[in-house]
Amino acid sequence: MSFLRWLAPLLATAPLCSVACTDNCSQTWFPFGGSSFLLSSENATWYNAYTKCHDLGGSLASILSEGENEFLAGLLTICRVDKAWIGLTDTYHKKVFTWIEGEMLFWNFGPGEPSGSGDHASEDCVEMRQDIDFKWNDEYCMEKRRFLCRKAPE
Ligand SMILES: [Ca+2]
Repeated sequence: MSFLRWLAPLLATAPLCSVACTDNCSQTWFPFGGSSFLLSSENATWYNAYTKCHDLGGSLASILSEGENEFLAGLLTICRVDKAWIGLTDTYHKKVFTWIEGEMLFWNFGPGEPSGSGDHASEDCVEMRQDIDFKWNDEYCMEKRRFLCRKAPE
């Protein structure tokens, strides 16, 4: 998965985000595949991120395809954010991960993840992380992270 492959779909969107930018990338809805995605400029717990995405007119982001995962990986890379909450949790059905919105069409947990059992039993909320090639990790929900929101077509 090359950097350019992540970059291409972003550069096809407007407003353009320069490679050097940091803050300009966030708090902007970027269209992709008929939906729009936003990377927050602030850190929040998973639950607060859930609320804030609703306040922004969307929901904590579901990722339903490899293409969407690559697009969001590109956004995090350009904005130099190494991890962000997404809308996946097993809070409601223990050990069954479900999206806030959308069906479980695409499974992209990193090696050894989800690890939410035994010593890690309280890891119920999911982030995507740069250090595992933008795959997913279940994490303690009260950790504060940037977060990704998704808005369906109008
Ligand atoms: Ca984990």
